[in-house]
Amino acid sequence: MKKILLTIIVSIAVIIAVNAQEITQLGNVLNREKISLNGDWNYIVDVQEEGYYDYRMNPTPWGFFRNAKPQRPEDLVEYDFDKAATMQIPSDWNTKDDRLFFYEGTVWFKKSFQYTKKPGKRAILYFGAVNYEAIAYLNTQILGIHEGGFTAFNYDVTDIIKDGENVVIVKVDNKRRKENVPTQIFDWWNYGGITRDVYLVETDDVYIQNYNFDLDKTTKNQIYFSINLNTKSAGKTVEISIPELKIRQSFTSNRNGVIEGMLTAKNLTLWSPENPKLYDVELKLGASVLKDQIGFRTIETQGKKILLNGKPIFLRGISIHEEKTNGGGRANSTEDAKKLLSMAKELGCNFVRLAHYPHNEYMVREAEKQGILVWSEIPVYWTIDWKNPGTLLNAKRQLTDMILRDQNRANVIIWSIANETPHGNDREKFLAQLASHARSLDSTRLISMAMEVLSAANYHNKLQDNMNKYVDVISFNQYIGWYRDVNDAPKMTWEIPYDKPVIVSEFGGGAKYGLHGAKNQRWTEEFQENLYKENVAMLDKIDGLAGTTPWILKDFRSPRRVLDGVQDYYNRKGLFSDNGEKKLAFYILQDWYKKK
Ligand code: GCB
Repeated sequence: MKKILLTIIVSIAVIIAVNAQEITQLGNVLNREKISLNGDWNYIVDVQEEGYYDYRMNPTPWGFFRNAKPQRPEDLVEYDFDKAATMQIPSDWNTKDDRLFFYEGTVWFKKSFQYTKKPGKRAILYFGAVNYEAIAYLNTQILGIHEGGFTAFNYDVTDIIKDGENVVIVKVDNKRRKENVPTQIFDWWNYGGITRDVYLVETDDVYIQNYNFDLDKTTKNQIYFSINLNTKSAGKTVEISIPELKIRQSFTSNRNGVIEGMLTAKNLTLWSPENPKLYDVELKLGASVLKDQIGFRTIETQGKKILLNGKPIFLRGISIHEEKTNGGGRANSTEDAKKLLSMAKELGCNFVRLAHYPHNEYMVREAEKQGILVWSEIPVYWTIDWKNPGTLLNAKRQLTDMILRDQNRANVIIWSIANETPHGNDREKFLAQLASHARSLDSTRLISMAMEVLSAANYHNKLQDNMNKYVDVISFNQYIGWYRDVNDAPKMTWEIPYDKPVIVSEFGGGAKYGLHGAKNQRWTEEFQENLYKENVAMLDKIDGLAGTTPWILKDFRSPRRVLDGVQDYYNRKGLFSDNGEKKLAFYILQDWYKKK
């Protein structure tokens, strides 16, 4: 009875405590004062969630979050983090432990660290991303439950962190579920784990939570900004300086802890792919200075054109998954980004579609430095559980977090809200809400989604999607020559009956690197080469074509791709093999892009 009572009390405490310290995602974490908690973490694979549920499937107060140790010789504790193996974090467990290659389930991670509390400072525990569900604890206290494998989340742990040893424990669960975003099926590897950086960020008591700077589209020299403090503190002064533009001005927060205003820049060099100019920007609040590098540009549409800095641009793009080469698993570093982006640059790209979920911040920042424009996307992919309000909330949150992290990146020009979703009222209601949510958070960028055309009547493809009115750019995926209409590309005509720019967000076909044969022989490089030849010729006839992001830069792992000897759990539509070798189709696209 005593134990039952205790269970109830602890469960209630657990429920009350959940999310108590969760705060809105901090902007610009990479440039904040922080301690890295990357490195070795102990981990325990917990197939039946023994560390979370008791044998009646109720959450147990004696779970692994307690990091228990036997106190007396007779004590029974059936786990020991300190004896468990370690894994380098950030990483995915699938490529770090052979036993976990196909594993989808729960793994517990634990990290101990020393800390000295600093008077007047706040401590914020930040996770760049954990796939898919994370339940985080500090010193046995639950911090919250986070869903979604590709967005950041953080907790103010000032009142929980202590002097001396601290213990972070995270229960990570990557089981696929119908109601999740993405849902149960998707064509990429479900890499599990703490896949991005973990930091302990130190801030003043009142600090800059996030901010954004936007260049006025008409004047192109007025910069509107807004800065959010973490509290509703009025009368706080933030000094903004952009030394190269000779800007140094102070502004005061209103009673919502928000500072809004406008700066006038003389002789501003606009950010562009040809000249990806970034300015050092400093935001000073009290003794703390938050630095960033920000580029200024405008992006808009005019009829069927996309205008960057007021001039039409053709987006020579490529789709990319967040995966290292050579079977290396999830990418998450500047080096990884450099490698993938150098392959895209060799193709002649000025644009990348970071599919199908928000990629890590290094990727976006490196692309920005290199002058590569970005399409950023949330994993609202295929058969989402459209009627489920929790699913909508989850998708909205992922959208919010994607935008909050990258709202100051000049290279990000498109927020994509979905990929290849089946038409119907529920889907449209759901996506309309996402589109208006994205617009309410960021009215300066373009909104799009990857639509589909699945068949042609008399070789005539007409795009029809009720979502057309919600997006700025009409994008669609088409697989003529691969999933449909092999050899028919030359006969195909296209009609996109909307006065908006068009991006073909996917096309392509598979080839195994080094497999040669006739051009009608599936899986050969020649087949893929011919498919690209016919597709680019066909695309040239699309009215209003403003860009393409063929599928895909390199072969990537997918559990759906089981054909032995050819796929071997890789989607082979890459223009490069997984090892970075170029297939013949690479040269077709490269040539086409030279002419664009
Ligand atoms: C698609 C999906 C993409 C797949 C690709 C394929 O339409 O958007 O995620 O990987 O097709 O290879 O079938």
